[in-house]
Amino acid sequence: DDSHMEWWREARYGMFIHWGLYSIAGGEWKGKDYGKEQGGASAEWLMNSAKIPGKEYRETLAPQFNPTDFDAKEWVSLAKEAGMKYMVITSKHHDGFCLFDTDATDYNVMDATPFKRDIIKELSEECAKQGIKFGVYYSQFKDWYHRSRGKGNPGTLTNDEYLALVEKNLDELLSNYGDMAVLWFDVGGNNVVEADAQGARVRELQPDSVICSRLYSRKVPVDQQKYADFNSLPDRLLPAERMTVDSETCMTMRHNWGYDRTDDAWKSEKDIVEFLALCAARGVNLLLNVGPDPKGNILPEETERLLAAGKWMEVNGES
Ligand code: FUL
Repeated sequence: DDSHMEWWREARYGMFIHWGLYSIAGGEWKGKDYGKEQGGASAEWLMNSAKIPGKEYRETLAPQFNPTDFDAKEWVSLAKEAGMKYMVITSKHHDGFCLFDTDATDYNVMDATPFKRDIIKELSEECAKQGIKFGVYYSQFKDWYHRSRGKGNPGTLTNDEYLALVEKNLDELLSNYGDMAVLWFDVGGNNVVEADAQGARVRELQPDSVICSRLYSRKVPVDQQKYADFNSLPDRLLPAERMTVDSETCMTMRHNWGYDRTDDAWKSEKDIVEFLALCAARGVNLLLNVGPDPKGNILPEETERLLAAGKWMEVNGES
């Protein structure tokens, strides 16, 4: 039964949000630029790219996380005005920092930052109010803070403790925030047994959540991915003949996913609208990314592009 997919298939277009402690650094560490346009990894990979010990990363960035401009209503209204039907935000990216209230680790917005506001709560409530489906990105495998990165970076948890953290986090995300429309897992390096258990937990707590195939490692054949509802490929589409399952693609408006201070490789409004049209023609959902700044603002360049694409949706969309 795939009736839980119906809204998702019709939705077509959503907002992706990469936001976290890395947004404060904006791709830079100790005067050096690690952003993707420098040939490095994307800005949200900073902890890994600059080889920052977890403790130092946290102690430097968490006390600075105070995005006083953050206004859930503004973000959700913008998504709506842009013609988007769902929103997916990084509840925990590879740096391990949780943007929600959790009892599983104190490395979270409530306990480790001066902001002390549950971002996932505010956004989920606002989405419910405005009729936008709400979901979370959750990095279930890569976690450079809690897990060992080898010598010198032991991580705060053992492997078993880490799996318990993921389980607890999933329980919290699926119990405390109303309908969780999408569980956007990422980088499935864990084994099938772990992935299956995580998928089963989602199904148990919220049978209607739509689960991203990145729950599984790419090595796991598609027909063995029990809980993968849709396939997600960044920045590109599968050749039409290989599209056998529901698909979504995600795209940034410049090089980086997370906020980057120097990245000026903006895609044009035309590029974005053309890609959106191509996705629509192929029946592929598009999750278009914004990387809000450290104060909590979606950038003017992003807003402009969102509204331009929104106009196209208004004229050509199916809704
Ligand atoms: C990738 C991640 O490693 C990137 O940081 C980003 O979140 C992208 C959407 O997915 O796998």
